[in-house]
Amino acid sequence: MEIQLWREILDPYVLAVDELVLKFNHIMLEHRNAGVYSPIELVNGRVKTISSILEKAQRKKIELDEIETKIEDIAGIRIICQFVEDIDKVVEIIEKRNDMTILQEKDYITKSKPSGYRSYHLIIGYVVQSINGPKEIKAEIQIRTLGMNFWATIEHSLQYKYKENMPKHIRERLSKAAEAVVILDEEMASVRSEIMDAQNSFRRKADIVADI
Ligand code: 0O2
Repeated sequence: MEIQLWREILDPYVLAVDELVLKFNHIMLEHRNAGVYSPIELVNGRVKTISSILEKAQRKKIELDEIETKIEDIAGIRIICQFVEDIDKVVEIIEKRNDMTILQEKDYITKSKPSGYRSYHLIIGYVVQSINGPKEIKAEIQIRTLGMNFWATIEHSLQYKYKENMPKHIRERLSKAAEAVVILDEEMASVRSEIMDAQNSFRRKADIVADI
């Protein structure tokens, strides 16, 4: 396919990623300005490279004219949260919006992938406006904790290094590291709820003092 044609295909995805990153960053800002905790810690996005699209199309036996319907992560957004419970809050925020339609949910947290990968994926429909009029495209939103992201980033670079031939002992260590991240996420959640309880009881005591 000619580069000009690729540009025509990918331009709406570039716009979608820019807009979505801006919108999720704005959600963080609104929370901060309102003085409330933001379930979103960090947002980033990318458009899949042409070589990565072609590699996925080949692997999944997808014809070139089916790329846009069958490859759902040409536009990819990653939302990083501090705590596992924040992930549900982010999904609720997205559900309530009328500029994003959830088409599919993939819960790799309740049931992790065989590699140990954990993350919550949403495939959304999103309309962008171009000089040719409106166009609905698909985008993949990956929502995960800082811990899940740490693991996925390291594992992804090792996958890239070893391709299909990751040594068994490295796979096993990654699998152990994935279990450690589950424990870390649980520990952080319980530390957090203790902090919240302590803050609430402090506030209650302060209210009683103020009433007197
Ligand atoms: P990128 O941009 O390099 O991250 P698949 O058949 O798994 O390739 P599918 O079925 O379309 O893809 O969707 P899936 O599995 O729900 O999500 C695919 C994306 O999730 C991957 O994108 C990764 O970003 C992430 N992912 C899925 N499994 C793993 C895993 O075992 N380890 C890591 N680190 N990430 C994973 P791509 O296509 O790899 O592209």
